[in-house]
Amino acid sequence: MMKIHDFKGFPNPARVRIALAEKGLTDRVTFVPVDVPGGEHRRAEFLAKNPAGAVPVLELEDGTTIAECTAITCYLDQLDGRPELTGRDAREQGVIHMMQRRAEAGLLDAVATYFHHATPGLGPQLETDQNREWGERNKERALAGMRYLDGVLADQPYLAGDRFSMADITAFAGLIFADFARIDIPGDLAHLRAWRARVAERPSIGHA
Ligand SMILES: N[C@@H](CCC(=O)N[C@@H](CS)C(=O)NCC(=O)O)C(=O)O
Repeated sequence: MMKIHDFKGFPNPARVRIALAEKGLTDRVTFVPVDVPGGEHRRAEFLAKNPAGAVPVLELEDGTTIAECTAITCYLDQLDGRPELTGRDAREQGVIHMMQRRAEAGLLDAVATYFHHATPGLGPQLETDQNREWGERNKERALAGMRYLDGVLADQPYLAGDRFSMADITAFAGLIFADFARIDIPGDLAHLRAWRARVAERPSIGHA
């Protein structure tokens, strides 16, 4: 059985849990809880699985470990030969990865940087390298990221076009994180709000 090392409720783990549910694979993995608030992800045993000290990590039956949500999602998406989340052909793959990365860098990671640097984050034991100014700057980046995504969604139902994809999962997790970090979606971003409500209705979201 494949394993997912993660911490339920956190935004990056949510990305893989949503992808698993979209693919109907949730029952094919065992979830191994990592005590992130307690710092387990910074200890040698976990760092051997992911030197970045972050969850989630997929561990295959042969012991191969795959970190980074995009890489994990690509792997899972290929298992049934129907890679709907990450692209069925070269064009789809290109567009999905481009939009995924924009949602990740411009929203999710920006929110994470705000959370870890400009708020108490995971607490004083873990947040030992804070830079408040950099955190606040990233709140602005996150808001700009939301505005960019809203503009994309003015012209199409999903971030990579007509179909739901990994890019939407990343952006949705970014907004989960924004709620948690108390960064509100600006009121005028109607397309982003409507998209969020639509995506929230997908059964897979309940697995996040
Ligand atoms: N780019 C990574 C991000 C992973 C990440 O930052 N995970 C967070 C949980 S949402 C974490 O483990 N943080 C630990 C820490 O900040 O110490 C991915 O795609 O998996």
